[in-house]
Amino acid sequence: MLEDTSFAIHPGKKATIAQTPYHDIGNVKQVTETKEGYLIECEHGFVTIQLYRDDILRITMNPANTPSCDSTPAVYAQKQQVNCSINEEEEDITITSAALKAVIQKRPFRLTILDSDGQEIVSEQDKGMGYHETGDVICYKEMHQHDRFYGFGEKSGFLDKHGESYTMWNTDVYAPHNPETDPLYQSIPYFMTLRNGKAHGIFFDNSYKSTFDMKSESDHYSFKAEGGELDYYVFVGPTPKKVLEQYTHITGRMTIPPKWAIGYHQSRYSYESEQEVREIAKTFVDKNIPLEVIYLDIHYMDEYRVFTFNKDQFPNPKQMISDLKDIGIRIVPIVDPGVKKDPEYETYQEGIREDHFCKYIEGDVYTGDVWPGESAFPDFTDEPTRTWWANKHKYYADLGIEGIWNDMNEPAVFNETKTMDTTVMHKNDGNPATHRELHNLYGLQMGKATFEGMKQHLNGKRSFLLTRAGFAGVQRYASVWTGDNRSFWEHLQMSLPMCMNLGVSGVPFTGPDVGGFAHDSNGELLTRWTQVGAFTPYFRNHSAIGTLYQEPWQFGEEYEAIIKKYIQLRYQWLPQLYMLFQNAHETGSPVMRPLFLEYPGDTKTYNLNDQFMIGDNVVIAPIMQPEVTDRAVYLPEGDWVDYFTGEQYKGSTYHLIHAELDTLPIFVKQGTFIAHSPSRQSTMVEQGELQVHVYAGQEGIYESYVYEDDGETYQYEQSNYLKLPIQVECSPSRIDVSIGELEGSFKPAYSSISFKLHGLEEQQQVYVNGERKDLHHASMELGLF
Ligand code: MIG
Repeated sequence: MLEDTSFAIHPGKKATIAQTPYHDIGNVKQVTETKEGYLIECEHGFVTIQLYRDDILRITMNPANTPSCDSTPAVYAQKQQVNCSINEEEEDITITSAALKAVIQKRPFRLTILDSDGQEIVSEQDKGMGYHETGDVICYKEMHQHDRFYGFGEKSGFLDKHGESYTMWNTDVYAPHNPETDPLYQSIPYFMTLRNGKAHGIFFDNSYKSTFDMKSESDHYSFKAEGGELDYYVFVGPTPKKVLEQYTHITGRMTIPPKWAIGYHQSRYSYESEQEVREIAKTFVDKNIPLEVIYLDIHYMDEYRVFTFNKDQFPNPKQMISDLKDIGIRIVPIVDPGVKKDPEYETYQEGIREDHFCKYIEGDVYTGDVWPGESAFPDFTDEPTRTWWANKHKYYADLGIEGIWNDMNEPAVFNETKTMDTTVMHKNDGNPATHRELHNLYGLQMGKATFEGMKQHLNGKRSFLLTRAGFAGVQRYASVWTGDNRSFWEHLQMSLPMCMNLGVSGVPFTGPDVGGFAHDSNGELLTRWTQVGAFTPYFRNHSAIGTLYQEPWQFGEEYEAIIKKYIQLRYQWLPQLYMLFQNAHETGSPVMRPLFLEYPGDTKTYNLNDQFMIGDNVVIAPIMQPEVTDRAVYLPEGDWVDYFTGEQYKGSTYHLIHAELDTLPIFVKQGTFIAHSPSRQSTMVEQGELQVHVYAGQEGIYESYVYEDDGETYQYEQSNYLKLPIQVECSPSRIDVSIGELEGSFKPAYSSISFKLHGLEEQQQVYVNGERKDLHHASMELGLF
């Protein structure tokens, strides 16, 4: 407690920072070519170098032995066969592929990587790879003054992380998140560097507690971990999107979510009874506010026992779930990892009998205090336990549930360290290791078990998983919400760079608790936050026990009307957002993007924290302060148009934009298009006509596509989807819309697409597939089949 007072900075407490000396791996002694790559023996360590793909280099260093090159479960891709050559000279060794050149100076070992243009992307000089006596492994790289750093997963603070230092150790933080709150729930030991408009990335595949330091020295940054091998991948870029493609090639991409998962979700800790849930649902329907999901937080369970319902409060969950589905609403229950220690509880009995719980090396089951009281924790690092847990989800699937919410899976434990004892020994698929080593993987592995279990029980239907904790690769299984924020304007502001950096870290499906979790929300805050939420990939209003209720209607009619308008707007934009999710699945590019991702040459975008892009052609510039109705908006290169008013704006400059409470500033780039459909109560109501809105411009070519599939099964993997490429070419005299060849076999309910042209100039003529159309201010139907 004293640590929370001024006592923490008592003058007598000045720390003597005992610098444990850095040991360098030293000079190269010998190089051998192995099946896997090149093994380089140094005076104080061993290094394996692999060309994982021609644009991805993997470096693994072990101070004591030949590197095992074992990967964490974050790694999804196998090493490819790459054409490369090695050339050894007196001073250095050069390894060359089509996309990169790695030059290893021999005395001492120093690595420089050059891209295919011969430009240096990573380099080492006075320090390189080494270790500390404590067992740490560390790598230093040269840092340039203007280097920008992005990614690092879920971090508070601004977009650009130059001058910061971050630790990876999954942690439950309820105390108000502020710019120095670190670590949080997720660990993604990965970042991207932007230097002179070009990007490259590094993924440090090590699950121990790790630290990335871009602050302690002005000309070096470093990454280190408490143990294990120094195993990292370098992605050569050269664009930020290409780096993401390379990183997600290694750690995997999200599957396309069920459409309902990207609609509007309503939550509360907790809706405590069936009656309350039914009332909430009915209110949404009566008020015509679209709604897809109601969450059940911990109160639905029988004394917080997972895989149970409280019979008094929820007498007939199956009936309730099916009645709600009839009105377009799904139920997503929370599932925590802690299993109540109770010899009369089936899940606990099974876990003990079948040996699924985490144990100390001596054989005692580890227990810790969480909601149910003393609880045991499944050992998700081990396949039989993951399978057991996966099978247990039949309970939920049989009730008609299609989505699960994983919380407390850092794992969070109510004790001083906030988590499990680091000496607990996990089985780890036959390779036992301590919790100290595997802590950061617990949430990921729980997610894997849950996602795969639900997938199996849903017989071909897509499931949805929301998780709080995770590691690199979490995008393969889950969407991530950013944990316990508060109903503070500052937390609305902070959520933008946090979600943008998660997107840059390979996790496209993210969002904060809209309205704020802890503290009391209010009408204005909820309104502004819902406007942003309508465009964040994950869109859920959630609030904590003891705070004011914050459903859309709680603060009066004026706010309710605007909130409703923006939830409906979300549904109008669903075809566009869905296409972007499919794009994330295909390329790794996030749905919600920092502007530098699209404009890496524009320094004005490098630390732009209060705006974001949806895809490559829409800028969202929300108001995030009370009683403010004007703000500066930066529009990058090109010409832009205000989505609501049609007013045109020049790019590469700032504009002062006026936005009353009912207005979210949205700008669409001229010469591009977006896809819409009419709003609807839920995605269970059939989608109406698909509208393509083309924004006329004066110059340039834009290519994108419309994407559709059934929105709920995996049949898209068997070509049962529809992809319609569309190109828009603009000049002062004409707009050419070219519809490419339809790909895939999916037949949507509609048979035509309507095209609407915006901002056409008097002298511009419209051509569709080369044919002149009379389209002034009008729309056109395009037959599909
Ligand atoms: O802190 O299940 O972040 O969303 O409502 C308590 C109760 C545990 C933390 C989650 C929050 C959830 C709450 N949980």
